Amino acid sequence: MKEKIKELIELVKTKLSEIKKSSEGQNIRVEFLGKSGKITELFRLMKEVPADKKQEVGQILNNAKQEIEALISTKEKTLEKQELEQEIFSAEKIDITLPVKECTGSLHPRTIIQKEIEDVFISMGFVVEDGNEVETEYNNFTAVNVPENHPARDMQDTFWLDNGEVLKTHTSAAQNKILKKYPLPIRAIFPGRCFRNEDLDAGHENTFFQLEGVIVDKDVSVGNLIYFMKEMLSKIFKKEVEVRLRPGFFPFTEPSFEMDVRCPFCDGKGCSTCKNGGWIELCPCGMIHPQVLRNGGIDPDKYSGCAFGLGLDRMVMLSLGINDIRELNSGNLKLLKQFKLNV
Ligand code: FA5
Repeated sequence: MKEKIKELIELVKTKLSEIKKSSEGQNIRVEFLGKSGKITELFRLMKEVPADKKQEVGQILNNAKQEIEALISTKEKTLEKQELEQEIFSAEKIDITLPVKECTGSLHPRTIIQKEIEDVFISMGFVVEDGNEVETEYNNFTAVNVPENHPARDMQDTFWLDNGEVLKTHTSAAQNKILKKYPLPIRAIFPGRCFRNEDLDAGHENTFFQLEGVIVDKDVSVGNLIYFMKEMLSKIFKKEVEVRLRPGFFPFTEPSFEMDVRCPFCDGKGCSTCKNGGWIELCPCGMIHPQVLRNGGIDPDKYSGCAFGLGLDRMVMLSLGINDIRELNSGNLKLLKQFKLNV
């Protein structure tokens, strides 16, 4: 019996060494341990074994059964592991010689416009700066000459934090740091996210983007402001544009203006974008107030500067023909995916 079992175990080993798939292990299990399997047949011979040997032979057969089962399941597990690895690696195989697949995501329209504007200003010698989103009251208001009792500091407009700081209400909050950071002359733009506790409507969000610019040098004039803005707008709208200034008021600029652009869609003839007025209100701007220069460590008797605060969302809406700013933050992919900048 012992010899016979030894032979059968060797036979199992040989058969297992020949199989290539884990599923083939079951055939060997059936052949040896199944109802009419070779080991099961030996159990049937137990009735012929003398009573005093039954326990010993039974033990031998049980051990053989366990050993064969262990051999089969070990082989099955090894083959299963190989099969899984093969599946993973063949599915994940990367062919680096294949052409790049088209990207399925895209930048947000606001990011695209921002980058385009940044590129134009960089080409004109401007540096691009990053402002904080949380600012001190000093930087957001005091440094840019906003008086203590100005309504903009009010709870209705400003998100105040418990520590007395604010969520930046405008990109002008970065002016002071930039005036102090760079040696003169300065040409810098600083786009950023702003927050105001506003009633929301088609033109107002509580979270929106501005792109601010400052130029400080000897003898900077309104002419410089008009030149740089016209250059930027002409590049963005891909045509020569005309701008005009109307009087405005900001505590940080003197004089202050509102800059309009002649409607680039109808060339001023009147259309739905310009509401038939021929002009589009674009961005507040002005000559930097002497006190703001002083706060930035610059002598206003030697240097002058101009600044503008472009509403970035407004530029995007103009380019896209979107008439509700809330669409930009809506995550409405149907709308955002259509974006093709061909202004
Ligand atoms: C300012 O914020 C000034 N700091 C801009 C400035 C900079 C003037 C430098 C002079 C010199 P104003 O509050 O008008 O200005 O905002 C500027 C632009 O930001 C607006 O023309 C508008 O396009 C955009 N804007 C303002 N508030 C909102 C809002 N709640 N939602 C969306 N866009 C807004």
